[in-house]
Amino acid sequence: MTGRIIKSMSGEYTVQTPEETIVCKPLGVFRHKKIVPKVGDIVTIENQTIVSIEPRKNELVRPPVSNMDKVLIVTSLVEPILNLNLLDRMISQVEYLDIDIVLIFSKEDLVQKEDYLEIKSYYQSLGYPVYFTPQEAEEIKKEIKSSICVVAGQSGVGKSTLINLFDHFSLKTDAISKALGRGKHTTRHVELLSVEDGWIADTPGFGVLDLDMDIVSLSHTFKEFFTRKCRFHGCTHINEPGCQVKADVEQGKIRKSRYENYLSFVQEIKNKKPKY
Ligand SMILES: Nc1nc2c(ncn2[C@@H]2O[C@H](COP(=O)(O)OP(=O)(O)O)[C@@H](O)[C@H]2O)c(=O)[nH]1
Ligand SMILES: [Mg+2]
Ligand SMILES: [Zn+2]
Repeated sequence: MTGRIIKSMSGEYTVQTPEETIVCKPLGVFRHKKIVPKVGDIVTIENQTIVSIEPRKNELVRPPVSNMDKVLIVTSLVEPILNLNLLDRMISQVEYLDIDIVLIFSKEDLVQKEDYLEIKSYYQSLGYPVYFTPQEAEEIKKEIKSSICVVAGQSGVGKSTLINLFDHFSLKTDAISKALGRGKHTTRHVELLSVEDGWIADTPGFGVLDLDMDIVSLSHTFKEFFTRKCRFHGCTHINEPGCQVKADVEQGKIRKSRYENYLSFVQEIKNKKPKY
């Protein structure tokens, strides 16, 4: 029988088959080969045992989720303070994995929306669907239809709150700790929840991962850079002459924060390189 892992907790995996939901353990051989089943995996089960895992179309290490169609990146406009550097970092990480992105700016009810419309339209101009919550929660529900989605974002931005809006799962949310400017971790396990014939997973952390890519790959994850015609093929938009990206930043056609965040990621990747 085949099914999808929809939940993992303490080494046990809940598998959803067309007929039923069964809690399974993996064959010992997986552990010996250091293969850990992930939520999202399509698996074959026999007698409540996972005997094989189908190749994954994509996967995250932390949180351990596979076969995603979309990552919903949640950024709060306030509490915790709007962090476009973290947003651009997550976008680059997900672009690098070649997974579709939906952007959500939360806590719109606590700010003057007009102050943030420019940011919204800039990211829309890159081709990303962008929503403000709680106002546009119904639109997001449509994004989940028939797909497997993961909600990512800094602690306290409102990921669990958002998922609760959809189907009243009563995931634990936490009153934000004002002193720290962030919520506490309350999401302990990974689980796909059923919404609109699709699936959505809350995640505990995500967001402060290393950028595990080279500089050319990084530059390709910035959609508005990729389409610019620089003088040199393979331009990394740092010091090269005839760089159209730099020219367009100066003319305000590329958002300055995007370019500055790019440069900070370049620096981070350079600092990580082993020195001989
Ligand atoms: N005003 C307002 N508060 C929100 C919103 N989303 C979340 N919160 C609050 O922010 C805090 C953290 O939310 P939570 O969903 O636990 O964040 P998570 O850590 O990303 O899962 C809670 O006190 C929520 O009630 C929102 O859109 N507007
Ligand atoms: Mg949460
Ligand atoms: Zn360039």
